[in-house]
Amino acid sequence: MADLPLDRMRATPVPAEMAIAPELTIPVARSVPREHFALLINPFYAKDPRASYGKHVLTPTLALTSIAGATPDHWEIGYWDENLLQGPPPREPLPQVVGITVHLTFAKRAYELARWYRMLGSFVILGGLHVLSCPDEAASHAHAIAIGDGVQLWPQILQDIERDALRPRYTASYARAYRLDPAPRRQVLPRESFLTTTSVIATRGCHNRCGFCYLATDGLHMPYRMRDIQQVVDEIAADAQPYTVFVDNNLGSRPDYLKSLCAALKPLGIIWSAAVTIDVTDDPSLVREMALSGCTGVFVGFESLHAGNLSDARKRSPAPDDYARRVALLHRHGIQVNGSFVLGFDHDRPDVFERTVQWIEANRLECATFHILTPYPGTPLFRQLEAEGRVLHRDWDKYDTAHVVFQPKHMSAEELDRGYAWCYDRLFSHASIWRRRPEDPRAVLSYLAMSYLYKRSNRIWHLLIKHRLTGAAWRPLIEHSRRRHLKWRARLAGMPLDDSAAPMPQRASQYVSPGV
Ligand code: B12
Ligand code: SF4
Repeated sequence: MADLPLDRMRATPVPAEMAIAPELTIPVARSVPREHFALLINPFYAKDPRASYGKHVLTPTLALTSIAGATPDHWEIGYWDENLLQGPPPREPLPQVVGITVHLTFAKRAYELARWYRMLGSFVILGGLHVLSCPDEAASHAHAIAIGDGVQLWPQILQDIERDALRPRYTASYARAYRLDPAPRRQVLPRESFLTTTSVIATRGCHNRCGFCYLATDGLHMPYRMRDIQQVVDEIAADAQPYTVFVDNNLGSRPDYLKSLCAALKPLGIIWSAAVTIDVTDDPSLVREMALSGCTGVFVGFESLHAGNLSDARKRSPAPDDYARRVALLHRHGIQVNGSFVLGFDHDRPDVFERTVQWIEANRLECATFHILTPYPGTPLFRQLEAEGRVLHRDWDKYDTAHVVFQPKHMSAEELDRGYAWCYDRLFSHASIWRRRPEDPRAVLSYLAMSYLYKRSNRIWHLLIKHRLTGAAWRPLIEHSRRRHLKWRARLAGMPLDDSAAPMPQRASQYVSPGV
């Protein structure tokens, strides 16, 4: 770790708009709420300057478009995402109802917004992951909270407001058949503000229940549910975008389902990316089907290269020493790999940073994300660390996987913090970008363009977001990638199933990263 200044990225100036939420001013005169008008809000959160700002506008939040889709027709619906840098949410006309999605990292901001709108005279409803893990905390900030699946609860909540019979708490399980959900309403989105508006979910839950994942939160029972494939395909076709991002926790939990989904996606001619576990590579024919249906990138939670960390977390995963072979199989099918790594597990020592980045470079991962181990409230990890007296504080703003909030076992909190910063510094360095270039020289140029545009252009991202130019700037590149991919997959279709020896077609030029 000696060759790079550890705090260089920290010194990068962060535009105030990326770090501080817009001010909420108190009006002189009070307005009358507009009946049957509901405003849905995604609150502001501070951006980590070490990661790409682009990831925040890759896709819109599916939570709010899903809630919008469940809104009865006689209600007017508005959408406001504070992270699009257009200022605080509007108060004219004043919504009768404000629905706010709450995650751990922006809970404080969500509560500020709740207080503001309550003072102005709106009904405030809070829902989302943090409401499920800390319902009592959230309840004190809202007229009502929605615990669990908001798609089922939202129509009931609006109806109760109309009947003047609003209850303080609504609860729904995730057991209902997924196909009963109405389609998300994407028409409410400012489409030009996102790289693609087609964020889609085909499955809910995961076959794992890792101790650090929010899916292991007490009281959260999320059985693996798959939507009807035709429903997913119709939704993608209706949004008419070249690029689809699946936001499933793990699209690969049921390989048979994923294979059928790929078959149905093929005729759409789109490109797509998704989060999967590395065991999708158990079956090379599945990887081939993914490539033939337009998969250009996967986000893989490798979590750790130390098997002891994986077994402590109870993650069922292929052995880390087989990861490299599996990454190569994805690469041979033109699928880029964005590896996600968690730092600070109990078997991690100060050499974990260098070892992890060296592995990423040796295996030419196009992209990686690093996360400081974070005990989400209500998870087995939180309970364990709390029992051991290792939770440092409960400032939820800092529970964003970019800050150390617990005492690591084999290093100091400062070492973990600096090691994390060093990993991103190194990953975004010219040398590392070059070392990770594809082996096929013909794919290098577009890889370099993609890497620099996503990873070293935060100033440009800031301007694109602020001036609502993300869509205009990116869609031509995405469309170009899609057309190249169509040609590439036609060549792949003519080749035999990969036996790790057969020559594969040249990798298609891609300007679409498997995650930013
Ligand atoms: C897409 C995504 C992102 C995108 C967000 C894009 C966007 N503009 O929203 C990006 C890439 C920016 C992102 C960033 C991060 N993410 Co993220 N992300 C996701 C992902 C994959 C999908 C979210 C989604 O749309 N889900 C689908 C919707 C339908 O589900 P839902 O949000 O739970 O909503 C339902 C209910 O909760 C409820 N509900 C929700 N809101 C509301 C509101 C009302 C009014 C009502 C009534 C109901 C309701 O109803 C909905 C329908 O059932 C989830 C994993 C997942 N599959 O959920 C992780 C996830 C949310 N992310 C996570 C994390 C950790 C992060 C990062 C901290 C990572 C990082 N270090 O960069 C940052 C956080 C940034 C920040 N400071 O907050 C964790 C959160 C853990 C936690 N306990 O909070 C998750 C759960 C992943 C994981 N397995 O750990 N993320
Ligand atoms: S594999 Fe990923 S999504 Fe599944 S439980 Fe583990 S961390 Fe969560």
